[in-house]
Amino acid sequence: MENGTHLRTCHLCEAMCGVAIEVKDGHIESIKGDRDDPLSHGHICPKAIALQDLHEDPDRLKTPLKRTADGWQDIGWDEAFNLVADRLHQIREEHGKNAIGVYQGNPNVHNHGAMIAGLPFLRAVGTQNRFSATSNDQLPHMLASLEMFGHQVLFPIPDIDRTDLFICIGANPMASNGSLMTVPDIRGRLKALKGRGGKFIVIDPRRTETGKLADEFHFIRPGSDALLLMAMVNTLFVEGLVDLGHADAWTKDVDLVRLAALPFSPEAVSAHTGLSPDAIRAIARQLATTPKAALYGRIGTSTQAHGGVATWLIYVLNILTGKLDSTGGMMFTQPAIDMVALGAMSGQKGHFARRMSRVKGLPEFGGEYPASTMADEILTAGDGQIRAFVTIAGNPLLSSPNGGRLEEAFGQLEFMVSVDYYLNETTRHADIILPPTAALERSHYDLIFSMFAVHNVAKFSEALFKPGPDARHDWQILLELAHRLEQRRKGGRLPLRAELGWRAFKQLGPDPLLDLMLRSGPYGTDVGAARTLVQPALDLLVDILPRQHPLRSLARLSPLDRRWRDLPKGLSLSALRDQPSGVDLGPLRPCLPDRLYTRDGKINLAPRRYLNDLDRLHERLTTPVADELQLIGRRHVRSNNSWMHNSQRLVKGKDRCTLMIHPKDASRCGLSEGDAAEVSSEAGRIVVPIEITEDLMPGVVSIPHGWGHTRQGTQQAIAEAHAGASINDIICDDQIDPLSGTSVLNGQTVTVKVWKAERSRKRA
Ligand SMILES: Nc1nc2c(c(=O)[nH]1)N[C@H]1C(S)=C(S)[C@@H](COP(=O)(O)OP(=O)(O)OC[C@H]3O[C@@H](n4cnc5c(=O)[nH]c(N)nc54)[C@H](O)[C@@H]3O)O[C@H]1N2
Ligand SMILES: Nc1nc2c(c(=O)[nH]1)N[C@H]1C(S)=C(S)[C@@H](COP(=O)(O)OP(=O)(O)OC[C@H]3O[C@@H](n4cnc5c(=O)[nH]c(N)nc54)[C@H](O)[C@@H]3O)O[C@H]1N2
Ligand code: SF4
Ligand SMILES: [Mo]
Repeated sequence: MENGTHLRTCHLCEAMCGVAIEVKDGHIESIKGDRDDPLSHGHICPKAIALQDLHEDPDRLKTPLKRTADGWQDIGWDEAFNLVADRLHQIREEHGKNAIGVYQGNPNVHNHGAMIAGLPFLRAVGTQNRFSATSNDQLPHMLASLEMFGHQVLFPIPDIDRTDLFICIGANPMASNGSLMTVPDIRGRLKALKGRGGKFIVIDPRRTETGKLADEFHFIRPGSDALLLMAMVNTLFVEGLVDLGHADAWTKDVDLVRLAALPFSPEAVSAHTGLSPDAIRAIARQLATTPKAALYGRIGTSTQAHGGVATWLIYVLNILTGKLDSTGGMMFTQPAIDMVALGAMSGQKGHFARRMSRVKGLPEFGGEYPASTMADEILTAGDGQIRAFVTIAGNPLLSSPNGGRLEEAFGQLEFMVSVDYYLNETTRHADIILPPTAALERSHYDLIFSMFAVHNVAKFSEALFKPGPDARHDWQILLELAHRLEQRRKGGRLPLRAELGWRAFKQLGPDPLLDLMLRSGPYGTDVGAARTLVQPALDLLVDILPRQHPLRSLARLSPLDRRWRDLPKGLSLSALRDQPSGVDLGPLRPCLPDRLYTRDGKINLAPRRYLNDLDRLHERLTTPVADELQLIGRRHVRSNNSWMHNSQRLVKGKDRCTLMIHPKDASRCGLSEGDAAEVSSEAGRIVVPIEITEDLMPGVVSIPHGWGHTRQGTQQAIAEAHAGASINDIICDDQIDPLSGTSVLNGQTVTVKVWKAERSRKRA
């Protein structure tokens, strides 16, 4: 590739940092922060250098692999595509569409090509047995947004640069760099908050890296957040602190929330949460009386037994105290490509519980069933049993509950295909692996995380390296498979118009469509020119795109829309190409009630589903606090879910996959420094070194997820040398939040004892 400095967005986590990559003679010389990036201002984290390690990783797959009796064999793309299409089609013919399961992993949302091509692929497969990382992650946020604001991805984001009080519950942005809050350089922003006299409170079962920076830190018992939040709501009403501000005019059912909160006084919840009644009242009062304040929660409040209700209550509290849609509070973004508006126009605001999963009767969300029930659907015989499986950029064997059972399930599939560039714990079960291009070989636009950024920005990055002639992007793989599956469904030939549509789509790729989305979006420019190029292709695409594909709505969007009248104009792909560091679109702006998508145009403060789930919360209150150890997860800034442990520079240093345990619990379990612990549950048992620390609340232990590179037949040399153990081998898959279908990844009980090497060797 050309020598020089290439400006780009780092796609590894949600923070969207601008990076400047220095290239000489086709080799990366350095990766630094881009000071001119309007969002990150030069910040990067230690993972940025891994962009190089990933690119140069000798273990990264580059050609399709086929499983044979003699091991993996390289095959050509055409052969691979035909094999996959033939097998999937055959299984579909024999057993029906639902015999194919699909799991889409997290990296898809960092990849605009995969996002755009994902829907036609899913439609071509046609299965209802879809799963993704969503139900191990942000599902409760999506459900709350859907039920309250009428759109599943209309998330309120902390206006962190202007707030005077930031309350962070169940998130550790110092390690994660923020989530549903795209916020590069959280440390700098928190420092600035303190600098302007603001305050910052953290509530977590572990005194985290974020907790250590806070002005005020409170331990909370895992899974009890909904109780704490209810008691805060209760306090607001009892003390006359409810004031919705301008949201009053379009919020309904405030009185229902007041009634619902009655039984949950601070005194009633204190023992169960671990916070004193005074502390609970003080937090509620501060939130109410600080004009610019934001209450924010994430993984710790969503992936737990009451994740649905807790996430709802976080939004409720922001609304009751007038913080929603107000400067320095929780605000909505206005991204350059407005997936919210596009989705709404194509009737894709989201849906929930339209149908239930076959085996356990769990609700779908947005067409996906809970990941926790994947193994059930593969292992349980009967009509609709999954017999073939597709994973796309996912490693559910490590990332979803009960890895052992998933292993058994994947092992008995008739056929499996993985779109992935690593031979890892999940993909080693595949019959065919289809490896896409590396990230630096493709262009980048953050379709998803631009929607969650604390400041409106837009940025497009060109591919840095040219892919080899025999490489395929994710979007090419997905479209090719979709096309061939459609051909087989129609007996080999498609009508000419559809055939032309597929060809057009495959030839165009995602970037001209980005251009059209930018031009017709809120900051767009004259759409005409882009349309003359793309419109004929788009017309053809209408035949092949799913009825609800957002691209179908493009023709109806216009930058001149009433809601967007006051926004600056002029964006297009070429305008973004001219500003490779990105374009600043300004701070978050109040936008209610225009941005609400509920039928009556009101915020639904007390959706019935949540009220119905309160009996369960009340039950928790009347059950004595358990004495068993509760397990929670954690993240580290040098790791990223399960797939970045093959970078020596990231994994070096002391072991990070440890059991953190409080000294009192350690001695209760007979553990001392230097021991390894055997941690077990009904799902299984793992062995991990221990780290005794007062940072944990007594009664709580913590293990990070994404480790456990111990399974035979993977090909990630560095990760295997730093294997760790998988927490999800001891997370039970029958524990879900029944309201939302989200996995309970935090707060399950476990047994901990000293691991005796000798004893286990004998057993083995
Ligand atoms: N116990 C516990 N479990 C958890 C969590 C937790 O907090 N605790 N967190 C959950 C959360 S929030 C998430 S998002 C999930 C993540 O879970 P997943 O999305 O299932 O898994 P990842 O570890 O992100 O694995 C990503 C896979 O994609 C591949 N990959 C990376 N980049 C690309 C690409 O560009 N194209 C393709 N085709 N493949 C690519 C990698 O090789 C890897 O196989 O884990 C969840 N699991
Ligand atoms: N370095 C790094 N960055 C990442 C990732 C990564 O793996 N590594 N993953 C990315 C992804 S996919 C996501 S979704 C985001 C997640 O972003 P965050 O939500 O910030 O992720 P965590 O660091 O897991 O923070 C969750 C916090 O919840 C706490 N917690 C656990 N149980 C409870 C509970 O019951 N109540 C309360 N109040 N707190 C609890 C944990 O102790 C932890 O501090 O991070 C993203 N960024
Ligand atoms: S915080 Fe790190 S991993 Fe995340 S975008 Fe920035 S540099 Fe990349
Ligand atoms: Mo996630």
